Amino acid sequence: MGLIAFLKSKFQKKDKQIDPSTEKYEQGLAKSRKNFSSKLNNLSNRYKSVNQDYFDELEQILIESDVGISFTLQIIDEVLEKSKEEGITDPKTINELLVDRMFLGYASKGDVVNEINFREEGPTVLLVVGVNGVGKTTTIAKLAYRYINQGKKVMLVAADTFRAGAKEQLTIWAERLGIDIVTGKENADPASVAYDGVKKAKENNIDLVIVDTAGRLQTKQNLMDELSKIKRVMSKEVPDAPHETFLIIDATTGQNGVVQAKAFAEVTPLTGVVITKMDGTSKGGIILAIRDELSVPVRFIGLGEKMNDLEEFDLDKYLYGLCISNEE
Ligand SMILES: Nc1nc2c(ncn2[C@@H]2O[C@H](COP(=O)(O)OP(=O)(O)O)[C@@H](O)[C@H]2O)c(=O)[nH]1
Ligand SMILES: [Mg+2]
Repeated sequence: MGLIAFLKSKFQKKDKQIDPSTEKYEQGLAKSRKNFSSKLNNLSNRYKSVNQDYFDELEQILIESDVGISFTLQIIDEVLEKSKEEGITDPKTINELLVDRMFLGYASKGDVVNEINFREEGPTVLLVVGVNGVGKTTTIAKLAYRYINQGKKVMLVAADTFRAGAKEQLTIWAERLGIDIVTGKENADPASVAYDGVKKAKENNIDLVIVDTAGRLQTKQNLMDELSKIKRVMSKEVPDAPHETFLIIDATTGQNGVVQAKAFAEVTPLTGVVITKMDGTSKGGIILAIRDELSVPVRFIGLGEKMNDLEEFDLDKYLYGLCISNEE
């Protein structure tokens, strides 16, 4: 069974009952699906059998959906080769091969556990980085909400002391969530706030500390110095902190997001990426581009502005939402 048939049998139940998470993916990826899957269908309806023009158009569709040039060229090559090898000329079958290759392109980079891996003893520290406006603070609130619901004791740390209002914004979320927050004065040293935060977390038997940082990327050296200082002081209180470093990327920024991701990866080791605003873009292919360029797994995706609009990344649900419309 090909991947498309498999995904359909997995998610399209006879009684039309789909689970809420799959439904979120479907809704959140509606714009991307319209851009990608509709174009793909339209293309295969216009050709009786594939030729060079077909592959050129296919390439264009992939690039427009933001999977990145190098990933596009790679999978087009693979599909072309396989189609020659097996003498496949039917456009629909070619499209199926393409989706197979998209899956493999992501999956072949290794197994992924998305959920945060909690330490046996003491707090687990999650550092959140990314440029301004990408959705860092919102994502922190969503992650806190997720783990509170899983019975964890969560605390927030506002180490973004740079941007006016950043502390207040996070404090509002902490109040809404009914959890503790550690803040510092405006323009205080972010590292000292981070230090106070993990210290307090240790004293209060917190399971998860989420540290919000300022998203300054004016010079790499600057950011590198700031982040390494934050890490150094935190690990004095909690061994090996931070245990996770998530980079937040705004899907609507397209290839610019990929450039940001590369820049951050050079500055600090990342354990995961969270792609936000998937609901607001038609270029959902960015997930494949990020994975292709960085090998860092996409752990969660943001599909809206509400607290529960965060889903664990699931490759099957993603490809289903991106490639296969429910009306088909
Ligand atoms: N539609 C949508 N909006 C989001 C999502 N995540 C964040 N936002 C919005 O993006 C804006 C910036 O978010 P914020 O958390 O303040 O970004 P920060 O500067 O990186 O901390 C806010 O208006 C959020 O509501 C998402 O997944 N979907
Ligand atoms: Mg913020």
